[in-house]
Amino acid sequence: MSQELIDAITEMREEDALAITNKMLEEGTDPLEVLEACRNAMEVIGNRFETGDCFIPELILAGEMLSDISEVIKPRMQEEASQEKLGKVVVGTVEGDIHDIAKDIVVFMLDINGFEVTDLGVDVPPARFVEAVKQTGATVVGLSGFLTLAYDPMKDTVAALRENNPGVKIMIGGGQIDDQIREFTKADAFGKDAMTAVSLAKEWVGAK
Ligand code: B12
Repeated sequence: MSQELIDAITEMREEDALAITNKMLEEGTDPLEVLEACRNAMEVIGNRFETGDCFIPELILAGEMLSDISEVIKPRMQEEASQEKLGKVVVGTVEGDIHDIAKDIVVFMLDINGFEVTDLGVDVPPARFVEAVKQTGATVVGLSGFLTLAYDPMKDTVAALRENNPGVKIMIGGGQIDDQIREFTKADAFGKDAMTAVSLAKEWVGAK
């Protein structure tokens, strides 16, 4: 079934993709498994884009399909939501980058796992993160970025936070981000997916 969903997304069959998602959920598939299939499909599309086998309109359509699927999945996950508030987190996609689907999934997973999340949206300059941490009293910040061009703004944001909000813990994630990028940006940790964002935040607020 996961492969059917991957095929529907990569073949740009928008309606089929939604129908298969609904069917998978009705049959009791773990919503995280559906998300994993989406991630695989996005990888295929991203690679095609890189090799010139698909173009911006396909990237946009793939993004829209993923947003629609996320909307279907969210209520299913909400059912398992935690009521207790564990801490405050500020999340945003860094300056120069407008990829927000993955960031939205991170925000959603933190929210349903008990965090009060301030979502700053996309293309967020460092000063905006600094201000939001001051305003909310958040102790954890999550920076998302998909472009290679996002690494410098990420580094600048970490530096601005270190200078103005000492003690705040910073995690980064998105696309190709790995430990080398974490080292470059001087963030405290990187996370490969939304569940890692949740476990890092829990660890940092002492909830694990
Ligand atoms: C969809 C898409 C778009 C959509 C975005 C729609 C949206 N609203 O987000 C649109 C069409 C707008 C787009 C635009 C562009 N894109 Co684009 N895009 C993609 C694509 C295909 C999928 C991204 C995605 O949403 N994946 C699905 C998510 C759910 O998967 P995931 O990464 O596993 O998600 C998890 C992690 O990322 C993690 N995570 C994310 N954030 C955080 C934060 C923290 C703190 C933590 C812990 C974890 C975490 O948790 C997520 C959930 O589990 C990727 C290819 C790819 N494989 O990533 C290219 C890709 C990222 N895009 C690319 C490019 C080049 C562009 C453009 C520059 C194209 C252009 N010429 O205009 C523009 C950039 C505009 C800008 N200024 O940002 C390149 C980047 C190359 C590079 N190295 O810089 C990629 C890699 C494609 C490629 N292979 O060439 N894109």
